[in-house]
Amino acid sequence: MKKALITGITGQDGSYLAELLLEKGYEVHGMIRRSSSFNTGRINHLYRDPHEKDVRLFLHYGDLNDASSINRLLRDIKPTEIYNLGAQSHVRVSFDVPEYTGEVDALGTVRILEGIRETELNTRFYQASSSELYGKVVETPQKETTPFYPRSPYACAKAYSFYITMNYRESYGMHASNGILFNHESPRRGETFVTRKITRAAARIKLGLQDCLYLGNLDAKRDWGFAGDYVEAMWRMLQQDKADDYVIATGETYMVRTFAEKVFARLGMPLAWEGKGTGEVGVDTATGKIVIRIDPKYFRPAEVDLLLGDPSKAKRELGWELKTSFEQLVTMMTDADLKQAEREKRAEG
Ligand code: NDP
Ligand code: GDR
Repeated sequence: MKKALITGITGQDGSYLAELLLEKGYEVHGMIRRSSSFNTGRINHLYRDPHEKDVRLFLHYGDLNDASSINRLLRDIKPTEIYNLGAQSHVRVSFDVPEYTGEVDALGTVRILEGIRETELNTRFYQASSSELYGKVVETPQKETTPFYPRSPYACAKAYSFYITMNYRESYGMHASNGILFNHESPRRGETFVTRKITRAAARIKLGLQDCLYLGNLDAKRDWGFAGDYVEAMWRMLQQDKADDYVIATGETYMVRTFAEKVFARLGMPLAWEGKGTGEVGVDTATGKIVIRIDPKYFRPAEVDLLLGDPSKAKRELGWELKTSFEQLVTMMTDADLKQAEREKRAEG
């Protein structure tokens, strides 16, 4: 039986990947962090008491900042595949905690690679690289050969991880691959990333649980796909004879304001934009109420203006297919958050 170790299993991608690997018959091990509150909400539906029969999901305490915990997990589990998804993954927050972001998102990766090398395991390794590596626009669409120009402490840390993964592949012949994934979202997306922030707030505004949504740069463009489709690509990379690096993207890009327009329209609140700069507002034309305002605290010291990926190599070599369209993603996320808001409203009494 194949054994996978997933760092970041409690995150958005970790939860979808764990589902996929369990379906494929894997024994799945996840590294989780000690937290003062529950942090396993996204994988509770997969978890069973390890004392029961035929359990294939196991959770272990560990941390990417703690090499001893990584080495212990490698020795005890001897995984056939490792998916390194663990990270301080918020770009804006990385400007507030740059050193910590470097520890986890950069050095965490070499801790795992070095652990694999030292334990002489024949483990295949997946690194969660990011379209943030492209940063400032050099060319579009961005593909595997496009030069990197990182624009945040997060992206700089991810650049180190990209290259150290490549370096261990070239230096030691490891099966180590980078997935350069463009933004991918879902109803399980963290609530402070812009898509989920919008779907959650719009649903709450619709039900009168909130008055207004505060956003930053409305003009940034992103290539947004569905996380459930993207974890399939991660798995496919590790099934190849040869390790390599692949862009995973939809090949379409939309502005943040367009995402907001589609969400509010779906909820029966068609938006019109008025004003300029930090004074710009989004008005619900059905009621005339202001439902979106700008708060400059969400601006970034350096912004990534445009991401648009070319996934041709992944389609050709991995046989990877995008299954969910942008419209379907918007609908899925909006409807899930409307249900969530309805539950909140009922709970309020
Ligand atoms: P999330 O923020 O949802 O999940 C991050 C995961 O990392 C969580 O399980 C978190 O644990 C864990 N983690 C954070 N710090 C540590 C640490 N010090 N030690 C161990 N685990 C840690 O991210 P996503 O699921 O969206 O993304 C998965 C990966 O892919 C990340 O590396 C991200 O940077 C990268 N990526 C994401 C893209 C996207 O659009 N989603 C695009 C490209 C790359 P906890 O739950 O306890 O906080
Ligand atoms: P990103 O995602 O930075 O691309 O990183 P995020 O959703 O945070 O931002 C996307 C764009 O929206 C603009 N924006 C806002 N963003 C947030 N979070 N909150 C706001 O209020 C807001 N208003 C406007 C941002 O300025 C930005 O341009 C995500 C993460 O998942 C990374 O881990 C991953 O590597 C990349 O995607 C690919």
